[in-house]
Amino acid sequence: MRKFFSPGQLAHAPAQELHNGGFTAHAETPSRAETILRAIGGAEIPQDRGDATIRAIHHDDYLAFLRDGPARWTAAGRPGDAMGYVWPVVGRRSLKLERIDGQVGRYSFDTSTPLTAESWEAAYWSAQSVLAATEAVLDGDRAAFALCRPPGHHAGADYYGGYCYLNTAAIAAQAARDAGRQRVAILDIDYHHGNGTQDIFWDRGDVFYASVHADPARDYPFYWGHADETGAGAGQGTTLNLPLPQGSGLAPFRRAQAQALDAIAKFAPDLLVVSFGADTWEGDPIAHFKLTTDDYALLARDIADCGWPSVIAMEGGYGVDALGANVASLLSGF
Ligand code: OKP
Ligand code: ZN
Repeated sequence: MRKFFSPGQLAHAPAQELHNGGFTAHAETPSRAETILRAIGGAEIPQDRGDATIRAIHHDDYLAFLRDGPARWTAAGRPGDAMGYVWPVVGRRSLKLERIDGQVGRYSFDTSTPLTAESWEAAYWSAQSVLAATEAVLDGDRAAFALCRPPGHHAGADYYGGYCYLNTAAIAAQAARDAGRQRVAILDIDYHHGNGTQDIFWDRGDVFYASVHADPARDYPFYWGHADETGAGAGQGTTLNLPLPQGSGLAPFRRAQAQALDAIAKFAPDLLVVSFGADTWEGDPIAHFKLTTDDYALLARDIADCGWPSVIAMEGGYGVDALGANVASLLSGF
């Protein structure tokens, strides 16, 4: 299987995140990518395929903010990395705001995700990795892997959060649509709900989004991923959320994934994007499912048996000691 990763994805390394009332070390570290690369025997460096697909998913003003925000933050005399402290919960996100301090809240939704001077480059190359993997699959490969880091599934069309800045799974799906594939499905099996992906395709009937994740009644991102969220307009019925309780192991996870695959089969996609998070592993430091390293190969075989050409995009997974083995196990199942 071809695998893609760019060294440009490494420099992004926020020092800390604010969580549970205190600052902790940022969990989404460059070492995650390094340990995965070692376990999978390296990866090809993607070519630069430009920003057309990125701009088809994300708003231009948002992309400009990702690029220029850190320098404006520093110019305003703020120490450290940009992080919001006021959010537009009243829904007035389109107000003309002049100060970086207001804009940072308008373009983000949590305190887990500092915007650093290196974030744009890393997110851009993470998107290039998924574009390269998508092209391999569009050209006939059965499956390809993009080591996306930073991850993508929490990023919306005009917001970042959850360690995510550009939505790589959405960019892959859009690239397949633009290449003439009529129907694309995204299967999200990260521990956390992919709120950004859901939002991006909420009212689109051409991209099906199905997610197995921790019940947002108890887990991040809280405000999305509940079972009654099913899409709207042309996208009514093309969103499927399957929340599971904390502590879930292979049996309930596999049943939920089978339910997602059944729904995707009815949709009859031309191509599948798998948002893969290894934070469902039993030892993950920030998550609470109970999958083992071997379980990933089994779950991957269930997906591969469906026969859809598949782009696998890396999302979360923070137990760095087992992360490489968990990713290798998943890829072996394809
Ligand atoms: C990103 B992905 C945990 C606090 C929660 C955000 C979690 C983002 C997960 N210390 N911070 O879906 O793996
Ligand atoms: Zn996650």
